[in-house]
Amino acid sequence: MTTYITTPIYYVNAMPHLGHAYTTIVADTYSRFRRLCGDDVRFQTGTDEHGEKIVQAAEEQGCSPREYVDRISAAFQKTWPLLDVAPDNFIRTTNAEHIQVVQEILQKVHDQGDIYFSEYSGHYCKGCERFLTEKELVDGKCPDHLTVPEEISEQNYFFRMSRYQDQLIDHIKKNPEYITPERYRNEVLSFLSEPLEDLCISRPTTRLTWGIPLPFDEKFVTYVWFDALINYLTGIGYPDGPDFEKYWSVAEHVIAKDILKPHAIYWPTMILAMGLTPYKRLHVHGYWNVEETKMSKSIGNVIKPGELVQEYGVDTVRYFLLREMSFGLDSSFSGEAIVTRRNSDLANDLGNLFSRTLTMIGKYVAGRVPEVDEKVVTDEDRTLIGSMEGMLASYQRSMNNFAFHRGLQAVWEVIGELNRYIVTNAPWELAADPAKKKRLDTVLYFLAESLRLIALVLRPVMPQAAEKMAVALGLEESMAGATLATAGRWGILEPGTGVAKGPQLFPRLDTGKQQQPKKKAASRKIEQPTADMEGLITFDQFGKVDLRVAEIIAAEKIKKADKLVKLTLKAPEERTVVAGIAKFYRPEELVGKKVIIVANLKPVKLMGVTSQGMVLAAKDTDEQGRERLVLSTVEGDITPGSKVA
Ligand code: ME8
Repeated sequence: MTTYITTPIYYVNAMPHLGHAYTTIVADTYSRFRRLCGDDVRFQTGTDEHGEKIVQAAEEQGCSPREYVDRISAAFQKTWPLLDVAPDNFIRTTNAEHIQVVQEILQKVHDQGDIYFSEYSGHYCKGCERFLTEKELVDGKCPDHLTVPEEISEQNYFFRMSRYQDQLIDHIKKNPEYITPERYRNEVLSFLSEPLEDLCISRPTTRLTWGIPLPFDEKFVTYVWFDALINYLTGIGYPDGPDFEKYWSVAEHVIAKDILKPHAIYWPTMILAMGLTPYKRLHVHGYWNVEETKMSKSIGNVIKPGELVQEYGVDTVRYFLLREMSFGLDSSFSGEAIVTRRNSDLANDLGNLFSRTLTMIGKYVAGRVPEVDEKVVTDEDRTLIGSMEGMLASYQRSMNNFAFHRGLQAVWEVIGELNRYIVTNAPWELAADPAKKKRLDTVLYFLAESLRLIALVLRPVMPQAAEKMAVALGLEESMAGATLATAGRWGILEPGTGVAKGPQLFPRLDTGKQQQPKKKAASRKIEQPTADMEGLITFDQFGKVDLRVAEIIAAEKIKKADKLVKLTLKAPEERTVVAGIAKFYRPEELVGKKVIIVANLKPVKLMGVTSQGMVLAAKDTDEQGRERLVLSTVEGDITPGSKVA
């Protein structure tokens, strides 16, 4: 099969940040996953370099647009290798080939009567670089930029988008997977239930010269979206390159919800006007916030991908982003959240399983993969094979549907099962009794073979850790060309394969402010898995967390933060706590509830409110992938302020 996956081409008016990193890691992971399925894959990203925003940013930096776009585009190109993102093509809209093709397309669409000249007056938002409709304004302002749009009246060229409206509705209805997750498909269909206005696709050169000149009227340049969307075609050699033939019909685009309309409405109607087949799928994800607050330059909370990698390592960053965000929903980034995932999922669950298994193989069976003796295979072993096969199936289904969090959840379920398998089979006890040698060999084979499969499925997500695992399992060469078809089944690991001493995949990170990898403490004895497993805390450590019952005496939503509620609590003194629960509870439902809080957290300021503690709650997702949250409350007659232990 063939796969063509793209990211948006990013505006060069800002340096790469967490949001760009997420989309691009998603596309990279998908491209690696499809390669693992044996596909011929093309993965494209790039930069969007024309338009008013860019001119403005260049002016602010005191340089020419040309110098400016070269500099920022280079910054994007340098960022991707840091994240182990390996596109096959990086496209820039200032490339001569791109410009030429955009002009050819404009001419064709113009000649067939789909572009016309007309007078237009309306509300022009500079931030959006487009005219906003009356309906889109909130209190007379652009809802995204919170600025009053300029009233502009001018002559321009228009693309007859309305002509293709019915065809587009029909296509979306007939192809349920055209736009996913479903909520975005519904949003688009609802938008299309009203008549579409034609799209203004030019800007007069009196206002803007940094754009692609219209081939049929040099007094105008092309509207940046009509130029930018075409990158998905020029990047594969449209109209007559061999890659265009090969990849266009399977094109899949990944974007965030902010640019749904250009991708789900402008772009498919442009494609229809060009006489091409629509792209295959559009995958729309939510927004990353930072500690429940919108990421923005003015707040100063923009997360830089390079710094993240330096602090946590590339595999941890990729894993965290893919595991933490339910694709389609918004998510919140914080240093604590990434350290928690690193320490619990990566260091404890996967890292321990891996190093314990390899250490045991080294110690008990001379560092060679042992042989299974069918006579000692138990029901538990057979269940384990079933779980591994179940994981492989659910992983593939989820990855194909862009439910990366679910795919990883399936992998971590078997990791948990394998850790329990070690405890129930206690290889250290089997090793102590020569009569149990065959059982010991069988248990160690099951562990090693399971780890081989885990390394295989983690390749798209954490290329470096997966490689380290494969090398340590003696699989280096056979893994290179492995696909899920050739290697994604039980029983491939050859007995006798030499296994390395277990490398430490993910050293634990300090939970303090400095998230530097911590030196490994005294070496652990694997024979006592329950007493000294990393990740366990002592009573003393637990005692430092001051958990208390608190009664909610007032609750109000925090303006401009759609997730946050300001709670006034009695515990027993009065205190304020900001909680990210606005989507799950109405303020009036909260009053009177007795919740559990962490009372001795350092105060933090969130959206201007000082929060003195944290309310405990449980979170998951339902079958449709919608987030759910339930507060931990206490029942019965208990005084606010009582200690929870
Ligand atoms: O819109 N969370 O470029 P852009 C998640 N040039 N993803 C985010 C994000 C966040 N907080 N912020 C940005 C443009 N993104 C156009 C695209 S395509 C033909 C032209 C990601 O630099 C996400 O992928 O504003 C979003 O759609 C994209 O960056 C917007 O990038």
